[in-house]
Amino acid sequence: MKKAVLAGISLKNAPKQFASVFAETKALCEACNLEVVGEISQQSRSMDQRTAFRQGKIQELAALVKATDADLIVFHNPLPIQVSERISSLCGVNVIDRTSLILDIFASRARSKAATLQVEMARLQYDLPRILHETADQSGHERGGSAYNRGAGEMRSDLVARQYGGRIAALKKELQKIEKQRWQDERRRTRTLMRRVALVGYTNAGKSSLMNRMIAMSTMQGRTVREEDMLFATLDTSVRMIAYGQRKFLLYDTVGFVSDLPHTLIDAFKSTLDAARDADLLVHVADASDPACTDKIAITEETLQEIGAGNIEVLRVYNKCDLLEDDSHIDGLKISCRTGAGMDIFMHELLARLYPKEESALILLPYDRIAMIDMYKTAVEMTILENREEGMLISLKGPARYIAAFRNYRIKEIEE
Ligand SMILES: Nc1nc2c(ncn2[C@@H]2O[C@H](COP(=O)(O)OP(=O)(O)OP(=O)(O)O)[C@@H](O)[C@H]2O)c(=O)[nH]1
Ligand SMILES: [Mg+2]
Repeated sequence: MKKAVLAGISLKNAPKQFASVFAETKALCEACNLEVVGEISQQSRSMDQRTAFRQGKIQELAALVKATDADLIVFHNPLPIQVSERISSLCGVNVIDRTSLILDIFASRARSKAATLQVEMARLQYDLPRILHETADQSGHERGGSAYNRGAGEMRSDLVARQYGGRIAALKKELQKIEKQRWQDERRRTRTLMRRVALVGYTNAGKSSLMNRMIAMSTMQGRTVREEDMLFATLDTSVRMIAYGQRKFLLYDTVGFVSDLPHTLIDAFKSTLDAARDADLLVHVADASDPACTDKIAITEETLQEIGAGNIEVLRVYNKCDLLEDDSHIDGLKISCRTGAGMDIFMHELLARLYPKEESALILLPYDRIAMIDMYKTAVEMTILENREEGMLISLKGPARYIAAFRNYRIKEIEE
């Protein structure tokens, strides 16, 4: 296991907040198989332009690296390339930042082809400016003022940029192909007008555990998903059909959020997050036992805005309530995926949100419109009452917007 010294600067956060995000970076190190052998942080209004830490502190960092025999420094804050290089040469070990750490975790977790390609793309996008900087630097050393060499250096930078650009373009193309296939599968599903629910929330909150609970409650069999006590256990969207009572809906498990989720990753995981963006209802899973629960809720809400899912209705649930001695301070739905407590109430609330404003109608559907039955059967409850000469007499119950599709065939409205 590699040994790392964790370094960070508290710039604007309150001390308590910083302690919590700094601890999270430590958890990310562990998720990345790094042993944190030393920690060093500083409160400062701004970052030193040359070495991030100020004079005395940077020497303290170098001494700590030496004393702990660390293999690398993980910097909590994002660093400009020149700064991380300077720290690296002052301390004699490699320096990586939090973004790079998250990229490494994603790379080690990616299983499906799409996730692997998306992670590779995010990595290339992150690395490109760094590689270009290095190439420019090298050619600067070789340059020696000769116009010929300068040209060669620029050409090398161009070449690197083109190679990376080429690979990124190839990845994009391949991903688009996968995306298209996924979209076709999706279309086959949505032809049935099935409602969609996406589980969202901070990483490790219990989204996959909740999915498994709901699969267990469903009258339809479905494979369980992986749940584990580690950050970013889920990288691919899984989807399962859930049947509960008379209702069926599609349930999506999504990748967890984290504070300062690198933008390249948000971009790369757009398709994973599409499930959230296209949902009729989001279930926001929060970990009630986490002291930083409120902050993490805020980060999840911000991220949802950022990915364009800010307008979708959200049902928030507080999970892991079994770990709390007293949960009376929580104002909201309380559940435990471990014990199953609160699950019935949660499911009831979910269905109430998913099928608001039910309407009933009695229709006489002409025989040449019979295809509509197939189209709407999962979204609308239908009872065929009679076969008449002009068509079928059917009683409908379901969401107003679907009932509206039958308006031409209504014969009498039933008051609810
Ligand atoms: N005590 C307790 N532990 C829980 C509960 N729900 C989930 N866990 C545990 O919390 C850890 C994370 O659960 P996951 O379901 O994998 O969390 P996730 O939100 O899917 O996490 P990522 O996929 O990494 O974003 C696992 O070790 C679960 O066993 C709960 O109600 N109580
Ligand atoms: Mg998960």
